[in-house]
Amino acid sequence: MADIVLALDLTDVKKAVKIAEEVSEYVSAIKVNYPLVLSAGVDIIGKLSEIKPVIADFKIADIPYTSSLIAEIAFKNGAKAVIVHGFAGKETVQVVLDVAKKFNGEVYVVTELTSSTEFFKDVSNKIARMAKELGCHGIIAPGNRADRVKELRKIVGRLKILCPGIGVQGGDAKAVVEAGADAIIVGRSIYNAENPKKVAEELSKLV
Ligand code: BMP
Repeated sequence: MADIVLALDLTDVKKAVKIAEEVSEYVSAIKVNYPLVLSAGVDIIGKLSEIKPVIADFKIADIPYTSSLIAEIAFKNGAKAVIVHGFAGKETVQVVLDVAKKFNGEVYVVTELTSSTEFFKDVSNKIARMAKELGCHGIIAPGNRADRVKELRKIVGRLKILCPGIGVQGGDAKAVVEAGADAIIVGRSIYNAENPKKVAEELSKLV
């Protein structure tokens, strides 16, 4: 059985909180990204944390010092996990891990984006190996490419694999779980649905 992570990329704060509450019984975590945090302010992390654990998807990809500041802000505001871009390199991922440790938090590393393989195809497996070696908690893998999830699973062993790209981006929830995903990350298919709760419930039965 896999988990569902709600990707809450809304800019209407009231709507975002309403949907999070509506679907909370079917999701294990809420992922916030720039659209919501830049609209609502960083306090939204704490607010949503009262509903479900929050993953701060800031796709941290800066020099180690700046990256550590971003991670610190996310965790101080109640995030349970942050997402960092693996391509930023070992030093950046390591400082983010160091910050996470202080807060008992988790770090997930983007291996490749669902939207492009252009450059990632050359580095994705390498990034996955680095995530494992550094002791990260998991990776973000492309849910619209089940074959890649299968390959990445072989590399990362028991690390968690979280997969966006389900639904609107073409990924199939069942296929991706069979390929080795621990969780699917779903945004528009849920929050743009006429009945978000029903969609979340149906997805939960599928995975
Ligand atoms: P949606 O289900 O609406 O396509 O949303 C997917 C979410 O996952 C978005 O928040 C997006 O930023 C994120 N994401 C992605 O789609 N592909 C990736 O490779 C990495 C992501 O974090």
